[in-house]
Amino acid sequence: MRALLLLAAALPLAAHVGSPDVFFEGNAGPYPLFVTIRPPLVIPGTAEIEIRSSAPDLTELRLTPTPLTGDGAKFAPTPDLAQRDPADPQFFRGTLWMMASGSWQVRIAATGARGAGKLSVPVPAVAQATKQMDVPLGIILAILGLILSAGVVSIAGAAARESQLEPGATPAPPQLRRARRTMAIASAIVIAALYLGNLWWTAEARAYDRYIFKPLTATPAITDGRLRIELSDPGWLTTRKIDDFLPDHGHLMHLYVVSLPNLDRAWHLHPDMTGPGLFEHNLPAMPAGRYALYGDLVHENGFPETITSEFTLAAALPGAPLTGDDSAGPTPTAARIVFDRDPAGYRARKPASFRFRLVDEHGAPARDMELYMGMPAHAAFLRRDRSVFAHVHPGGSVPMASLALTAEAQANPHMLHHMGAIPPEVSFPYGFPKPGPYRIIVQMKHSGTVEMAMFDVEVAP
Ligand SMILES: [Cu+2]
Repeated sequence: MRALLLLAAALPLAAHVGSPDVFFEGNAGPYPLFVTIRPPLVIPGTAEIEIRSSAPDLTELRLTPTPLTGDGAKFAPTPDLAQRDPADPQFFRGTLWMMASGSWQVRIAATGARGAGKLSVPVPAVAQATKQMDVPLGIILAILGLILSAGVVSIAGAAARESQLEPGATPAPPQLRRARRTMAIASAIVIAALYLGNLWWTAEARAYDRYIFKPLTATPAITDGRLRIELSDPGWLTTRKIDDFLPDHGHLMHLYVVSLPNLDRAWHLHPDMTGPGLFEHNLPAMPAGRYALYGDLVHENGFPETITSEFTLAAALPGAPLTGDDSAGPTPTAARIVFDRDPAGYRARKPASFRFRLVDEHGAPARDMELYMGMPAHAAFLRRDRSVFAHVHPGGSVPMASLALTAEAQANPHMLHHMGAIPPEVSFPYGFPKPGPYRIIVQMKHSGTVEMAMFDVEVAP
């Protein structure tokens, strides 16, 4: 198999793809919380935070944003009190200002009948868009601006023409001439002011454009069955690197390769970084066809991002056997993953718990569960048109490498490790960003085998 390949189509969207909200399930001391953080679209802007407590004796939640790493993490501003919903006492809401782009954490302090507890949730905050002005507002402002400009010119003309006349006197030709001259000068000044104002505004908008998040660009190439992914920075801020990645369960990149157009085959692979911004991997056996790539990375400051691309195989790859933590599916084994769907269905922007369980060939709960890369399960939520991709674990959508940097995890590293028996049933906290058809790819491991199953969900508006 000689050089086959390539098509790089990077979609400019945030960490995860098209799914900026953060979903997290964890304990603040004795209180289990389901946390949803909707970061602002523009920076500075406000993040919306919704927290559901499954403990009825939680009385107060205080929220503080701090950077995830560095000195800023040590100096927290005064916490904000989250508002308790009067109709639903276990539901709390808050908003927090995010003043700069970067890797943040929302620190949650809980107080209740059983004492106090703390939890931190990492949040990548980036400018995702420039807000466009409403058309009606634009029209109204343009009309008002024209009236204002015309007013300046006519006031200047009236002053030149009539300010030195007796009341009731008619202006003579010299005054009329002076008025015309003054109005011409005033018009020139107004036009110059509008022109310079527009230049200034455009310069500001361009500066902000540089500030809008652009993911790293990934260019794949395949030679003799070996995939090479080269990262490059399309220009976003000045501080981003392409070789400062943190390992997440021993892997710098978690790569999903999904067959197109039907998303009916998937591979979960772990390329090695062989040079700055260069990842390589021997591909397993794969049929000819087109494939989408989603590679999850976490920068040194805990900022996660997902690179996206595509490649095409002109002929089937004989491929290398799967090794290590690599896996493929769906798997045709006797054990299977069951999706316990919410009978009420799923709605866009509504956080939910997605429940799955592994059953043996008799339909009984599997009793030979193992952790797969430190987790009882892994899931990828993919919109059929590929505009959304989110890699989620039972703890939520936050990568472990980011979570390990939070204040609580730094103080108590054991909290990140799974304790006790691994349950054959799991639940993923997630919320679809928009309605439409989605596919969920779920993986669970038992007796050395990684099972993979796929489920379709139609998400209502
Ligand atoms: Cu995973």
